[in-house]
Amino acid sequence: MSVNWTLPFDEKILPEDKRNLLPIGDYHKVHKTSVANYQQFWAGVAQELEWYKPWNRILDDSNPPFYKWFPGGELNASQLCLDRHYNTWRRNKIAIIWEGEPVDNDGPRKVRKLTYGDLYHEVNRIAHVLRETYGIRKGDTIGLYLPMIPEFPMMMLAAARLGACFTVIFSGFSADSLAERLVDADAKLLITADAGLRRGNMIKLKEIADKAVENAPCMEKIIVVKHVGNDIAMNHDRDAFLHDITRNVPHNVYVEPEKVASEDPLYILHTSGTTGRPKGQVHDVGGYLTLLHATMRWVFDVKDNDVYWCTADIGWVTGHSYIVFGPLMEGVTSLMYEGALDYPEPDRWVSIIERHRVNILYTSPTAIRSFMRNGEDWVKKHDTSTIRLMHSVGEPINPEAFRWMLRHVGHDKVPFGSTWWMTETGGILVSHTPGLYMVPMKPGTNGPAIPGIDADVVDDHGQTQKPLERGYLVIRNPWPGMPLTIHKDPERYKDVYWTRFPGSFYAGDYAVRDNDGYFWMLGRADEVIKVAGHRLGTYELESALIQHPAVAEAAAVAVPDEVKGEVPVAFVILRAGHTSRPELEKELHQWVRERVGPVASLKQIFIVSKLPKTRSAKIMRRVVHAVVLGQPIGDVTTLEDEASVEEVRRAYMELKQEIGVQSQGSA
Ligand code: 6R9
Repeated sequence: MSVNWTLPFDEKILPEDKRNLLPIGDYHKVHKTSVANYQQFWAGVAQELEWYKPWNRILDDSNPPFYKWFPGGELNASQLCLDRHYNTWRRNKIAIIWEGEPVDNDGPRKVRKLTYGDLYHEVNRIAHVLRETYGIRKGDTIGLYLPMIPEFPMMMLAAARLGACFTVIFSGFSADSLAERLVDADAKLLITADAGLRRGNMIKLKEIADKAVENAPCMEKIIVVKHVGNDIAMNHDRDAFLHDITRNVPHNVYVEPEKVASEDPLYILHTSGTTGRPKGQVHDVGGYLTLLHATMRWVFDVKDNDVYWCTADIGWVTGHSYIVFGPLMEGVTSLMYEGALDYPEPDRWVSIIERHRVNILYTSPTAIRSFMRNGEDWVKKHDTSTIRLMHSVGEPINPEAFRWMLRHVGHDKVPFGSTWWMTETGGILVSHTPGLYMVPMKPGTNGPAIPGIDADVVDDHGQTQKPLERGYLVIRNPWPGMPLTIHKDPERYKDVYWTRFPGSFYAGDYAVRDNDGYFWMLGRADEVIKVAGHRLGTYELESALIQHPAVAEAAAVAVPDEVKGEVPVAFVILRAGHTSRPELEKELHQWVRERVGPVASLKQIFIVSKLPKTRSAKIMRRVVHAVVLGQPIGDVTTLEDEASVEEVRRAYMELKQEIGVQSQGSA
């Protein structure tokens, strides 16, 4: 996606509370010092965690890019998130306020409140069963395919307690996508639920899991959380309900946290790209938790009396870091909502803010744009005066959405930022840090890099780009929270991130820096699509399409969408003997949803007879993308048949007129 709005480089806004205010020039000085000694700097942060054994080196950089943070150190994520609070007054503090999706906004609401003590006991009981009944140990991997219920974080913490690795698959993915990820991660146990709820619909997770397991021979057992209570098939040799297997486990059972090495894997989370299978990003324990600890304080400024709400789904990295490990490690009261923010009425989310007196809100541009579209009258029905800080994440935020949110929810006075990071980075790297220093806000900027992070915008040759010139975002120093590798594919890890600009991490984003040194991320430089902030690879869409017997070739690209930022469309060439007809298009839509999951709904399928290709017959997705964006198609010397470009354009324009798809140029 490329940003197609004007960037207000010079517009400065200050929050009402100016306690931590620092002129930007002074921020850069402080930042420079932190980066010059980044290893010592991060070691200072890591020291604030509790370690069983201190590290003997801050960073092992002997085999780049396979960096290891705090080698020799030992700790446990579950201990840091639970035991550390359990042994203090926080035992009786609420850790999670969970609200279920309602059927009726005015009807009784399902709310569960779990204290740190409750969470500690539940996680110990689950860890006990996982170890004693299922034999889960360090070295094993557990798959998690769950709706947004409190058992989700419990399972992650139970796995971490045993030193086992887990891999989460978003509940909007299909059986095929689930199977592919489980096999890649070598998971032997799958934890799922009977079903999840979304906009009043039931997503039958156990049914999908049953199908997935047929294609995942590594999978031995399934544990099912009973959530909705729908009828499900149970294979008694393989499946068991969580409430059955934990029934006789004493309330106060204690499972000693496994002392894991700092550089042991905590989880694998897959991200999609344009080629090849999803990449399993492997995150460590010590570095990852260090970055989360820092960012929870600097970016979210969490205090003991706050109610913090991150509206993401735990199925994506934002939920891993900023619903589970970050907030729990800091002992925060964190809100977790099961359903859609605008269901059953558009004011669902503001009603949650009001009723639970939310202080800190972390949400997405897509959510904000849909709030905006519904109008501020829905917001005015509720008291949002408790909000004292907000951030967004997942995609660039347009200045209009920023201003709307700041006005109507932030009452034009709270700090509000757009935190840039990715699955690979583990946590936030470029953002305002109001908990540490506040520099002026600008509508839509990501702000400067956080302390300890040397981010840069470079040209094609890796040279620092001039201010206000577009370039590529790179991170120049290793940072805690970086991936250990891509699971089972270290070469690919090197190739994708560390080869283009040797010595630096290539993020794959376009960016500019303004004269104040603020970053403005402009969207992906590759063809990764971000639908409502969710990362979707063209690879998955295209490979699903070409599995259909009528499809010969397919190219998926993103088109701009007013609410979701961008949405995928596909251009398809049919096999000989097949002709374009409405039923076939419908079937292809359904086919993709079934193979990739509801997360991958194509907005449109265009049947064409040619696609732009290179002379070596590779589809030039870049050209297709430029055509639908109405941009110049750039260098086409390798293009085999120019008529194909016209054909794509014609197919797109015809439909655009018919249904009014937007096509925009870019800034
Ligand atoms: C956390 C997350 C990563 C990609 C990233 C970039 C985009 C994320 C952004 C942003 C502009 C922000 N992105 N946050 N772009 N401003 N505040 O989203 O991880 O799903 O891996 O996506 O998202 O393009 O490269 P992930």
